[in-house]
Amino acid sequence: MRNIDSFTHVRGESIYLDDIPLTEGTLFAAVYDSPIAHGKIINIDISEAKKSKGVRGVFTYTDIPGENQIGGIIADEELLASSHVHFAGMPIVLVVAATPEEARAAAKKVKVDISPLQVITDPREAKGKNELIVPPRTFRLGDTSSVWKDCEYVFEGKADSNGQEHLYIETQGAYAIPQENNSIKVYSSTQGPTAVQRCCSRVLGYPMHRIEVDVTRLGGGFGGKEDQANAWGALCALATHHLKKPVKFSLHRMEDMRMTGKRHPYSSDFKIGLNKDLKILAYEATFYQNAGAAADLSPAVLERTLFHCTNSYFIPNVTATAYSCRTHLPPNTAFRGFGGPQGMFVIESAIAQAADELGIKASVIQKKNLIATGEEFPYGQKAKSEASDCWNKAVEQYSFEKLQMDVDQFNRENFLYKKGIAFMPICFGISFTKTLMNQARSLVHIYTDGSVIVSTGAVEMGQGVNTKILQVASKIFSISPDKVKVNSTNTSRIANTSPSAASATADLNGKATMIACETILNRLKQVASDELKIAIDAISIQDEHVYVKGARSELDWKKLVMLAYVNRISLSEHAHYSTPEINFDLTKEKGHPFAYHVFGTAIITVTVDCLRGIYEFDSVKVVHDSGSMMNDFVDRGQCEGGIIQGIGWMTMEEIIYDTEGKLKSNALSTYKVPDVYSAPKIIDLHFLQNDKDNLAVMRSKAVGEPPLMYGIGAFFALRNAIMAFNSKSRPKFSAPMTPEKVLMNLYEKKKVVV
Ligand code: LUZ
Ligand code: MOS
Repeated sequence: MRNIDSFTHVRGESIYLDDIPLTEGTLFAAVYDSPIAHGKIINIDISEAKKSKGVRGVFTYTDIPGENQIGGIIADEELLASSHVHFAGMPIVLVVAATPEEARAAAKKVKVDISPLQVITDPREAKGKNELIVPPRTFRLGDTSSVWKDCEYVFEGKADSNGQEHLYIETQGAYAIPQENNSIKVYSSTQGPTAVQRCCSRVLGYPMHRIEVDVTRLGGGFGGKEDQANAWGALCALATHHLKKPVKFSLHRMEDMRMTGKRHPYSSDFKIGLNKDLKILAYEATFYQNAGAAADLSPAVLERTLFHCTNSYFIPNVTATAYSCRTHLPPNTAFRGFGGPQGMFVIESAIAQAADELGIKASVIQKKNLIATGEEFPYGQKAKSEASDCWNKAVEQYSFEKLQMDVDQFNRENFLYKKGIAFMPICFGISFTKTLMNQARSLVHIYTDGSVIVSTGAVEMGQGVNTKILQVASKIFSISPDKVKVNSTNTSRIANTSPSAASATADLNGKATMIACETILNRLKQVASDELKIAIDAISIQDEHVYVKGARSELDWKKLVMLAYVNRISLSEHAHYSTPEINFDLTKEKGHPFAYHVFGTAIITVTVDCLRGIYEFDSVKVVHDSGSMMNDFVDRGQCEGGIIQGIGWMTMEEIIYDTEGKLKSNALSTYKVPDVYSAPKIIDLHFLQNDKDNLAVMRSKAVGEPPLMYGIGAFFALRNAIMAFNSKSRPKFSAPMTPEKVLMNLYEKKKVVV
């Protein structure tokens, strides 16, 4: 089944925040944000801004009736700066005017005196000054310190990965509308409607029931709207509270890039020890996470780095420590993979370095250490399948030996072009690592004409979750998909939602929908049983008909629904699902945090132009563990998008802050994301389907985040191509590997003879 949204998308009929028809009297917001990264506020002068054309209100922290606080995990982030600014782009003054242009013009007239303080942008420097967001965490398995002596080979090194701009096509935004009885309805472009509701309620000092948040769909989130949609919702609600008017704020791209946090850059140290047979006996890693100026989701991201620090390998002795370091950058936040990719990049770097020094291919080490059923991850959970299933299938499916031979031959025959090839196995844990967040609810109504409407906490952000939820309802009721509609996500219909995140949205909300539908279905079967005077066990509902012992009866879906209504039987259900089996003990750093793992292996091939340093990805060939897939189109889309986004992070997307903490790559002219020309020429996807029981919705495993991590292989494929040109070059583990870096590495210690 195609993504149900493709029809309205193609016709331009999908309604994003900026497409919501404006209510009479709507005003528009803009902010004055800090021009410097760290300083003490001496004076805020809003007098000129107030007099500016069209202005209806200018607000500072003193106008906040509730708490001037938006920090979720830790209360360390003000909505509007009061005494200090902590990053360039931090909102200080909110301006509201009759048009967006007038609001922005007035914001420019705000004058704020700030006395500059020292700026830190480097996480290691922050750690040196003990500027930590939370105490460090350490995951341990076995005992690394006692096994180094048993290792034949020990290597140490450093690996750095940079941030990544979310670049959702739809920028951040919100639209608040006053309602009766001092309530406010907020339309928000958020992955977390409840988070926006909670934030508005806190800032305004309203009980939560006076804030209703509604989300139709997002033009992309990628984690950037898991937490960071809150501020815009709260700012609009604050203005609506004061002015009793609808207030909208839809950010310009450059405002969005400047004021919001991104993927966390990490700087990391590693030490890896192997025995003669190339089994990894010990691994130590220290991660310095660049959290930015406030906690935001950084502590949770940090944790997932530790969860995925050994990727898809079994290593019997592991010590991994992670520091969340406070710098003066915009608070970094969730981004597809949520710290997992950063952890995986480091172990892959360690393996690559071992391979370089031993003069072998990294894939030899990778393959020998893939985790098998029953083997333990450093956090105590045991693997329930073999990472080698996908690896071996990839080798066979894509004739790896031949691929490698072709690359070697190409490299022998060409001087100024070289190819590189790399394997990238992945293993990603599915569930929010915070156990309590793994719950969801679904509200299902059948109307008297037999049509069905489903509301859940799932936010459609292009990932196709509504299509999957619709499939669940249509499957359980055995009715045509046209009979089912999925409603917008609304905090009055579904309360206390977890954000649509952690690749778990279809599982959690889909399972709640299954429960709701099954409950109603059982009631309907009872109605049929009473009507037909047949035991309920003999009744089934298929293809919009009641069947009795497998034979189609006269009673069809519509008649059955009407009969239930006439008999005053409820055609509605609100169901709750919480993931079973999961737990985590923070005092021991052990438990069973994930419902299951998603595995996969990618083989990536690149061709480098060794004169210019530019490159093209020839192919990405993947075997992906999908469980028993419920929607091939949707899952393919997620895989292709994730792979390209991962390649972008590893190769071309380069976030640059200067030493004063100012974003230099602040527009699409200076921040390059993959386009159709830089996408791999071939993406081959093979889904390893199986019927093994798992906790995924209809056994169709989560697919949101895992494919991004295939992109990490792009870095190592490039590295291999560089070393094929220049055997003395040892490119640093410093992502992204931009064409500039490729060029420098190609000619590192090389005499050029052409
Ligand atoms: N968000 C979150 C996430 O709050 N917890 C998680 O574990 C997570 N994992 C991936 C992406 N977002
Ligand atoms: Mo996310 S990084 O699943 O919001």
